[in-house]
Amino acid sequence: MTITQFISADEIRSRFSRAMSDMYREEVPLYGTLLDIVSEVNAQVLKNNPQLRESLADTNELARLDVERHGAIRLGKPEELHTMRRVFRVMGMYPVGYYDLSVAGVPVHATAFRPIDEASLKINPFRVFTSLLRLELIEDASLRLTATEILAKRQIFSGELIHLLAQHEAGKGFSDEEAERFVSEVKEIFRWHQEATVSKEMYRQLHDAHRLIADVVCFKGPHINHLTPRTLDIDAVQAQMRLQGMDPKAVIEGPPKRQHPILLRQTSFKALEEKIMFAGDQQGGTHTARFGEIEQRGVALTPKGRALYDSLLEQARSHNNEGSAGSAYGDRLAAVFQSFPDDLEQLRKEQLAFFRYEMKDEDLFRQLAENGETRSLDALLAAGAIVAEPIVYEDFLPVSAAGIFQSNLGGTEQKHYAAHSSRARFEEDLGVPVQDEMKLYEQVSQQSVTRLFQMLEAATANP
Ligand code: OOG
Ligand code: NI
Repeated sequence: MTITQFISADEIRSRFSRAMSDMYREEVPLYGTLLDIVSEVNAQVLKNNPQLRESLADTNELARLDVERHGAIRLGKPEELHTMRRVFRVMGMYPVGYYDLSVAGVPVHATAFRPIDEASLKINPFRVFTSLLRLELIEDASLRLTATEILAKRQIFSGELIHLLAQHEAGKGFSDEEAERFVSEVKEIFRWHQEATVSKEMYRQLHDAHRLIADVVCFKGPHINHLTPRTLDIDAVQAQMRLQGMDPKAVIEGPPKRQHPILLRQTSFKALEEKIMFAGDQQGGTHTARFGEIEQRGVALTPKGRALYDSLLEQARSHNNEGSAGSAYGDRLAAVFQSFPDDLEQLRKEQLAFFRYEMKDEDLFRQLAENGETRSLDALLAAGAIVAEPIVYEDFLPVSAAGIFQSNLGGTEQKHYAAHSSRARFEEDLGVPVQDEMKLYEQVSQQSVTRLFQMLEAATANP
C-alpha cells in the first residue's frame, strides 16, 4: 500500500505566490524591473549593515527577502467572494480585518486573506488584499442593473477548481500533483485578459460611473492588479524608481521614515495604460489598472498606538484640506510624527506596540525564578533574562490603501459616497466573520509570555 503524502497549506501558498510572481512578471515587464531594483537596494542595505544581515540570516529571512509579500484582486459579486474564501482556506489564508474604502471615494469594501499563526507567517506571509465591488453604490439604477447582469453571467472558477475544492473540503488533502493543478487553476483566475467582455460604449458608461467599476465589471475575471515585494529601504527604491523614469506615486503611504519602523509603508509605480479590445469592435482602446508596489513593514501597534497613529496622520493630512497632496506633505508628516515615540522600550512601556518575549539567558531566568521575581516581565527584561521583540504588522491601512487605489485609477476625479460601511453585509457574503487583527497580535504576545512561564514552571518543578 502506498501512503500519499498530503501537501501542507503553507507549501501550497508558497507555490501559489511563486506562480503569481512568475505570471505577473511575464504580464507586466516593468514589474520585473521593480523586482530588480528591490533586490539591488536590499543587497546594498545588507552590505552596509552587517548586523541586519546577521539577524535576518538567524531568522531564515535572507533567502526569501525579495519574494512577494502581497497582491490584490477586486471581485464583482458576493458568490465570488464566498468561493474565493474557500479557495484561500486551502492555502492557509483566512480573512482578517474589514476595510471600508467607500469613505475614500472607492466603491468597494475589503478584507485581507492571510496566514494567521506564527509558524505559517514565518514560512510564507503572502496575503491577498481582496475587495468586493459595492454595486449598490452605482447611482444610475439602469446602469446598476446592467452591471449586475453582466457580472451574473461570468464564472471565474473552472469546473476543475470547484472539483478539487470539494475534494479538499471533504477532508482529502492534495497530493503533489493535485496541489500543482490547484495552484495552476487558481492562478488562471487572476490572469489578465486583453479582451473586455463588453462593448466600447458599455465600457465608457461604467468607466464614467467610476473607473474601478469598469475594471471589475468589464473583464472575464479579477486580474491580479499588483504584487508587492518587501524592501529594506523604501525611500531608496522610491528614489530609484524616479531615476529610472518609472513614474512612482507622489508620496510614500503610511508613517514617515523612523529609526524603528511602525505599521506599514508602501508606494508603487503608477498603473500602466494598456491596450484592450472591446466586444464587436476592431479598434480597441486602453485601460489603466495594473501596477507594481513595494512595502516595508514595522511593529504592530496596540489599539492605543493605532489611535495615536490615526490622529497624527489625520493631523498631517487635514492641513489646508490638502490630504497628502502638496509638496510640503513629507515635512509636515515628519514633524507631526515627532510625537510618536521612536524608542522600542518606550513603545513597549507605554503599550503603544505589540511585543513578543523570548528567552535570552535561561540560567539567569532560573535564578530569578527562585527569587520569585519572575512574574514581572519588566524585571526579567531589565535583568537581561529575556528580550522583547517587536511583532511585525501583517495587515493593511485603510488610508494608505485608499491612496494606492486612487493614484492607480489614473484621473484625478474624486467621488463621494454617502454610504455607511456595511461590514455585516460583507461578512454575510463572505460566509464567515472576518478575524480581528488586534486579537491576533494580542494572542501572539500572550502566547510568548505563556511559553516563558511554562519554562519557569518546568524549571521550578525540577530544579
Ligand atoms: C488594492 C489597494 C490596496 C494596499 O497595499 O494597500 C492595497 C487595489 O488597488 O485593489 O493593495
Ligand atoms: Ni497593495
